Amino acid sequence: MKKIFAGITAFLCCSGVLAYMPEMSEKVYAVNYIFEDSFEGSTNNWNSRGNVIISNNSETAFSGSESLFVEGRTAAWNGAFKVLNPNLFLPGVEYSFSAEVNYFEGNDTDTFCLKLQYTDAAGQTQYASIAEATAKKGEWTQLANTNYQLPMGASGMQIYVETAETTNNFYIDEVIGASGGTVIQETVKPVSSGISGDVNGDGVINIYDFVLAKYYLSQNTAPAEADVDRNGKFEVADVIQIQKYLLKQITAFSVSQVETPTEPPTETAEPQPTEPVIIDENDYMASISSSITANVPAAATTAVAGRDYGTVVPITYFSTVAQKNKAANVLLPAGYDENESYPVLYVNHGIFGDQNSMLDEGMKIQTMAGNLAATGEAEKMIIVFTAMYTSTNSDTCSGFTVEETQKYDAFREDLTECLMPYINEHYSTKTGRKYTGVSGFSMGGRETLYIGITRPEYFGYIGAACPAPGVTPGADNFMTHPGNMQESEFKINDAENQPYMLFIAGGTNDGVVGTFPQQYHQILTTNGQEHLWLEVSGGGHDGSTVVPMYYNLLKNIFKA
Ligand code: FER
Repeated sequence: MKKIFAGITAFLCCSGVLAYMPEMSEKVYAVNYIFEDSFEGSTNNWNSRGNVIISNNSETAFSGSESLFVEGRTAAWNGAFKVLNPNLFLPGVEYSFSAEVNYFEGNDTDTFCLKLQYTDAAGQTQYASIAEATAKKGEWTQLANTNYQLPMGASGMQIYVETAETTNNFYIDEVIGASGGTVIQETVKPVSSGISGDVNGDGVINIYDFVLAKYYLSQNTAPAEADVDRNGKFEVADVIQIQKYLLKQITAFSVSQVETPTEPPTETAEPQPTEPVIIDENDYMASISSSITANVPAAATTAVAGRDYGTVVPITYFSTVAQKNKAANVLLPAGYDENESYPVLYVNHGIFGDQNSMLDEGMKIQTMAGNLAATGEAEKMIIVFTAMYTSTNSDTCSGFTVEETQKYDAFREDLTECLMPYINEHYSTKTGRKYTGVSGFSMGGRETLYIGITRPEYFGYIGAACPAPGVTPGADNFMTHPGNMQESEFKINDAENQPYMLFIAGGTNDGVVGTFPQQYHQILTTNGQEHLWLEVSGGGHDGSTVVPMYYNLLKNIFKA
């Protein structure tokens, strides 16, 4: 996932919660409003209610230089509305709403209403009052309710402005939706609080922060307060911690260990290439099983000065599945030579990630591949870092839904029909399942298992670190997964195309996918499917489990 905040300058403690100040050069987020519509050069997704015309207007404004003008009203209910984002506004939860209104014709006063239209649990359309006020002609008047509870069971919610009786033209400005209790005054401008977990910056950590954090996951951006584990990235693990905090399962956020700086790399003479190791393909997994280890030697993960770690080439290829160009990164090994040919390992990222995520330093894949190839412990290979999300109508995952996971599942066809042919055409590859591996982390581990199990004729090597749920039916805090296949189908039925390696690693301390990796291991065992299982004691949903998986995979892959 994109890095969104870089540095931490100071830690301080407040009311038992770790807080910190982002570097002032970083973007400062003003976030304690869920939305703020100022109608400056935009109608901010407001729409006509009835047969009226709405437009930006600079004749009058409450703030800035423009407001939203509503004209051509023929009934009191005519006005303007905005749909509430259902990811951010939850039925049964209290919110603060405010809108400024003004008008210049008719009587000296007029009654304005801020209302909610919604569909109730029985499917009936309902209209509820949020706030009402009597406005004086020519004076901006606020319609506000600091504690409006959205009705239980409501869906299709929209807020709208109308008058009680008249059909005067009117102006709307500065419409704000915020957490329940927020007092919205012109002079009070939102600021970030600096409190870890206070995603909306209102000074407290509550349900609004959890909802907003979940929403930010899909937006590739978030305020620094959302990165509760302070590892410099906002990711699923942060949302889980916020949830646990609210459920009182934890009383403070655990901050990820800051990596101790490694010794500056020392120059060493490159080892001489050794004879290639060949492993009996009929007994591959049994032969290597005793060497599978969670203890990764520092020599594998530490960069050596002067050593060539290969070249990352960003590419785009046309996906006939997504009907557009998609991106990937191709890591060519040190000394890549067109006159030689190389096996190919595909690497899939976690949810909301992209082709850059697994090149992240914490994953150590490039470093380990370079070190292990230099010492002769691993084959030289091309590693392709994929961007899995494959959809004709969107470019980024919008959340935890069955529909969105299907767009990741669609990567199976994109990979085998579009990306692999592109790679084989443009690079000097060895092709066929003996020379092709698929691997990944979390969501990428799930897709790896799905792809590897259902397309064994393409991939002889399959490696999944912390695989996410969903290949088989299951449910967690995020969603219910119908399953790509039933548990009884989770095996490779093709006797001719049994994998050389089918390898799963799971951490005992993975707060995101929990025991799902282990469950996959158990289902494979029940189904009599040969595989390798590595449980990383204390391993989390990050490099601590990913590094051991890739260390073992890289060392053992492509040796049949
Ligand atoms: C889920 C739990 C975790 C899920 C996906 C994940 C789509 C992925 C996590 C990650 O990639 O880090 O239920 O469903």
